[in-house]
Amino acid sequence: MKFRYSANTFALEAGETFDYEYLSSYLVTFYINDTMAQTGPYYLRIIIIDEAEPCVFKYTTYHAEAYEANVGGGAMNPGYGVTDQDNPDTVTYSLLPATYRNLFNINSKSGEITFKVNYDVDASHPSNVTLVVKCEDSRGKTGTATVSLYIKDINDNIPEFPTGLVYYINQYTSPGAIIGTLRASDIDSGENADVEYYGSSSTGSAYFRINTNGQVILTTNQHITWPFGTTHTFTIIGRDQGSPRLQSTTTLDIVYINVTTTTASPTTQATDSDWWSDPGHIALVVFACLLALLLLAFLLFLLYKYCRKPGFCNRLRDLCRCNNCCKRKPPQPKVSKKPTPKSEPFKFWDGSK
Ligand SMILES: [Ca+2]
Ligand SMILES: [Ca+2]
Ligand SMILES: [Ca+2]
Ligand SMILES: [Ca+2]
Repeated sequence: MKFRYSANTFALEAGETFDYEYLSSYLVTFYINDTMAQTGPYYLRIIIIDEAEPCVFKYTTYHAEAYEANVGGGAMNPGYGVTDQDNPDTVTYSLLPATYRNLFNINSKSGEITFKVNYDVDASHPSNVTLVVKCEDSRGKTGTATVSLYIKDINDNIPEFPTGLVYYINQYTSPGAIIGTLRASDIDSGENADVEYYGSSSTGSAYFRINTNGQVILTTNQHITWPFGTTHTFTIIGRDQGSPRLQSTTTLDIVYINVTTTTASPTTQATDSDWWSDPGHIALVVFACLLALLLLAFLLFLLYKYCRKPGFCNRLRDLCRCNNCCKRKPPQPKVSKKPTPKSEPFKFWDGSK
């Protein structure tokens, strides 16, 4: 039962509610009784007054994406799914104050969000924006939801080269040497700014190669008989990976110059630090040390085995004795020979005596 009646009180039953949208009026029939008779029926019509209910977003947060575009572009409709118990009721949409709110418009009827400016994520505008959308019904009741926008990059910028590209080689430049690396700037992002390079020259293509990563390589220096100052001009193309791919063109001069000093370039000199910085060299030294240690251990092992053999001490004594034999004998006193006295000449006759 929706109602209850007792002690001259007519009331809504506990737990029951009136809902204009469900049923806007009730007709109650009742009778009056005493101990003798009953009168009636009497009728009570109850009119339910409509109360305004707010518009309600289906979700509290929505996500939408669009590519950067000019004013009026970037249409994003998250599909709000707004409901309103007032039936019928009308709903309009608007944007509440928020950071970057001034960059966007919203269609008051559909809720579609578009760009209020020439939206450019390359130069000045953010890719991620959060807006707050308000719905409002015909009687001023409102609801709100958050909308996260992601503005995607489009490939709308060509790669740009610096001006005056000149590289130099000389008579000592080795084949395979990287003589320069091309770099073009592209203010797009991702693959829209991923630039590959191509190049050709009617005179230089036989000697130089342009890699797609921008490296300029001398492929051979054989049969080069150019006079110093010879210049090979390449036509260089920088092409991004966007869709469609955008490109720009420039020229690169490669000049053959004379280097008067014959000193090898630092890149070809092997310094001590270079030698020790080579892991192969370090491994070689470690291996040699280990080999020497093993050899020393083996010799000590042989000596130990030899000493353990019976008779070693006797052989050692013999060896010592032998050493005594080999000692230098003490110097013998020299026997000095007396000079043999000369015999006096025999005088047959001496008149002085
Ligand atoms: Ca309403
Ligand atoms: Ca209502
Ligand atoms: Ca762009
Ligand atoms: Ca680009």
